[in-house]
Amino acid sequence: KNLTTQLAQVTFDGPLLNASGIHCQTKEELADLAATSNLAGIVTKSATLLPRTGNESPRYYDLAYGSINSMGLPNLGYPFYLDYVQQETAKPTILSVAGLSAEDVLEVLMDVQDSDYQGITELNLSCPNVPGKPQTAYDFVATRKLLERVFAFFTKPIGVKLPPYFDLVHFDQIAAVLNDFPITHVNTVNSVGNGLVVDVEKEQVVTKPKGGFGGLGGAMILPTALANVRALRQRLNESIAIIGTGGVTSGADVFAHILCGADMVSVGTQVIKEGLGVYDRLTEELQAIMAEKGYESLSDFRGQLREL
Ligand code: RRO
Repeated sequence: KNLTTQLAQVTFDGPLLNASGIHCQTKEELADLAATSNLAGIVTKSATLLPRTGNESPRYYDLAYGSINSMGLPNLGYPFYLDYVQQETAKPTILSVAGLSAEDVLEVLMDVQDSDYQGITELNLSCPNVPGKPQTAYDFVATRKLLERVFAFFTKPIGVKLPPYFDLVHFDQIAAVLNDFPITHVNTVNSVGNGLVVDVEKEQVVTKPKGGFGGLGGAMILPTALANVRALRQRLNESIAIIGTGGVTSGADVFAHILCGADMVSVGTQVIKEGLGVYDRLTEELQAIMAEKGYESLSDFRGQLREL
């Protein structure tokens, strides 16, 4: 079967990516990703202007039905990741960038623009875990203003990472903003922000930052992720590709994301639970489903979800 897929004129050998933040913060972790079979591309940890240690631990907690995290954007600072993506040759890269302010984001993106990096950049508009900093993409006016400032100078391929939306009007509103800009892709969804997990025996929360509030990921968010992929595919310009992220634990989940319209699919929580071998398993399972259904390529079923 042919699993190749395209994003921003870049050809990937398969549909699978790591979710940003998952095993992609350090040089060693990135080297592991470069050596991981059936991982078609490498997404870096969202990088900020200055290095950050992130929030206090415990800041990640594994659950039977997913995970909760409040990492707080720990990263080595953008020069490290910008240097890394210019060195990496094993597979295509997506350089994830975040900021604590619009000014920070613009400063980082100006350096990306001026660098020799010709690959894809992704602007994270949806980190839920920095105390006092709202998720930008929940503010449609602020998102439009920021993108206007970005595209005043940025000419390289760039997409955006979105938070989950839960109202059909919000899908209309974010799509109306994004359709006015030459973005390459949207990556949907970031974690479901500010959930709260309660340990009943201890009568306490499970993560330390923000009183236990944190971003939810894993199996419990699959329907939300699929809804966001589907709703955005129905609203965005054809030129905007979609990376589906959220809730993938099986090849069937990868298939479902693509059926909803995803061009690529990324895996987060399940990598933490299972290790980097997950990409081989998901690929085998996806191949088996495609064989059973008689599909030869991802485009045979991409976006073809049927309604009743
Ligand atoms: O580092 C984090 O706390 C984090 C980020 Br930047 C993000 O975009 N999504 C998430 O779940 N955690």
